[in-house]
Amino acid sequence: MPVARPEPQEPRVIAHLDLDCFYVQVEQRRNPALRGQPTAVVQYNDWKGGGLIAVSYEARKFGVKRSMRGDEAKHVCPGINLVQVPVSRDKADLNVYRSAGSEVVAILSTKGKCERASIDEVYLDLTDAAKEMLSESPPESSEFIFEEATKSNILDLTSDASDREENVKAWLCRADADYQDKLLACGAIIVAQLRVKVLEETQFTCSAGIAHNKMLAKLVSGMHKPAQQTVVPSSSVQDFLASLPVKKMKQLGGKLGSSLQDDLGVETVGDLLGFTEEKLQEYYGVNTGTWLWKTARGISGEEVEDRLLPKSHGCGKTFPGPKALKTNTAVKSWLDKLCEELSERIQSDLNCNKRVAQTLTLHARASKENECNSVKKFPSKSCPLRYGTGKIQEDAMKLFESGLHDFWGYRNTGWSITSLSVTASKIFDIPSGTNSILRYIKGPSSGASSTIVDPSSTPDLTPFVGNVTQTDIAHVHEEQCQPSSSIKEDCDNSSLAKQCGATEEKGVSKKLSKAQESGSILKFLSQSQSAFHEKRNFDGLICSNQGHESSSGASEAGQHGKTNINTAGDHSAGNTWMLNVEDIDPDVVGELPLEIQREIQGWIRPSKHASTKKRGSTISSYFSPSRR
Ligand code: DCP
Ligand code: CA
Ligand code: CA
Repeated sequence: MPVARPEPQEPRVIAHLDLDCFYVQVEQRRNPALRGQPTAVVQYNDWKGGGLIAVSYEARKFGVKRSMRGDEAKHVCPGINLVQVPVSRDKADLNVYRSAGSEVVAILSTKGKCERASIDEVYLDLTDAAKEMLSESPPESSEFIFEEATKSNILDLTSDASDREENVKAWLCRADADYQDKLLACGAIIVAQLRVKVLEETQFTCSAGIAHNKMLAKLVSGMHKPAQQTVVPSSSVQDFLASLPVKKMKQLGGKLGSSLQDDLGVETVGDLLGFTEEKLQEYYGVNTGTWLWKTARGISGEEVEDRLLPKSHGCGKTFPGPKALKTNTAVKSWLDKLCEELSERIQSDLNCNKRVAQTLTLHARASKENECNSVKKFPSKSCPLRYGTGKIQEDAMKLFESGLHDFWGYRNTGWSITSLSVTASKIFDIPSGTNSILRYIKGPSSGASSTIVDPSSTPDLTPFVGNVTQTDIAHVHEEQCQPSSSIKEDCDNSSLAKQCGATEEKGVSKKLSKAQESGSILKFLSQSQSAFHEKRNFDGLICSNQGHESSSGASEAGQHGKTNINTAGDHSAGNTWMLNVEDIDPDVVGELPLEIQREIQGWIRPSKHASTKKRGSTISSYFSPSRR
């Protein structure tokens, strides 16, 4: 259930950016002949031409939709280009898309606090950058306004007027605007500049929403697509929400939204204004009631998190129709593949970003024999995550068996599994400068597995059962494309990737400079469309900014702790490191060598002796950046 957070006193400028038909753009960059063409990316599958997962705007004009199969898309748009998602281990391999997303994050994060929200979405807090622009070069006293910014959609302004750009320019430069809207105007200019930069450096277009909070920014970022941005002035919030169907809000898409409609007759967010806060609390409890009351007024205190890396890693696959899995052996074979990929990804996250995942969760969808039309709920199951492919595979299978038992009892047949996924979550940062822990949490390939204390335990399923919400699996679908993205896995190749980037960009730099001069994305797209038809071999080039990501990942350590523990006993900023101790799962600690376990246990439940340990001989001395 959503909870209202206290809203900051100071006005903020928040942007939400979402890449347009993302996977298609990635494929178009690999094969420029696809630019401007009706194109869709399909999941590898021999059933009715595979499932579409991304559709270009040219194909959308023909009525092609993501829900279609390849054969259906060809029927409505015979000229469509269908590109297969790369495949590895018999399932979609999304690394190329994750990497491409990371390139964009690296650019966007230069302007303010940046939260990677999904494989192709980012929130930015641009308050400081906007304030700086307002004090140093306010739009009202600038002769030149960045052209792309004048193409913004401003909710207050009519969008079809012939002098629209002039009107937008006048809005951006209003001397009589209130402080909040002046900041928003600066935010709109900054976002326009960032979007042009993203296009120049990655060849990707994106759309954006700019508002005073995350909720409003997200609501409007997809309003004008592709390659456009939308601004929500304070004065237009009420009108905008008045007509917004409740189901369009992310948190109201499910049961809560249905209850609002059925029980209170609320159809639009604006309809909520007819209820007092007390009344809403009476129906939905104190927290959700207050959240609804505030939402109706466009108030949201949710902060942009400082996080360039994903919150979790997920791997999954669906088994539609005749492909459903009906035996333990078939399930095990697939779980092994999924766990192998998951293990690689968390290992890479550990190596590149010094992040440790603590919880392994298994989600599945299942149906029962003779009830083919009803997809029953297979309970999600979690346990402490043990590093090493074999252990993850073993635990995942136990989680499956436990879930199957709840779902189906002890019988061996009569069920079929239509989707499986494994997720590694509750990830915490190991502070930068730490090396020791990496020696202990290694996969079997490192040859270090013998140093891991084998807890010789089967995972204790009980405390974790059912603690994962269904929203976590919202994106699991055929061959799983859970846009809980990850960084480029191969973090050792950053210099190689940069070389790739240089080579790749050379060919388009002339065309891109046009965009820079004009500052307009649409102009660039229409003028230089043909440039992308030049035959260049982009295949196999994965260009990313991994270097940036891995270093920022490491330096991120401790920046977003809730309860922070400073093991070195030094609270001065800069030299201290902090850890979300309450987030550390004690069972995961069981994986570590005994002396380290004892010390970590000391942080979790501080013992009398913990502070008497000699500095330099304990894990905290490794964790301390200065190793003093
Ligand atoms: N994706 C997926 N399966 C889904 C949803 C999305 O595999 N059910 C992948 C493919 C998309 C990418 O994630 O390209 C981003 O998803 P979006 O919902 O942002 O959709 P697009 O970027 O494709 O289109 P839009 O321009 O509407 O944002
Ligand atoms: Ca998108
Ligand atoms: Ca998206």
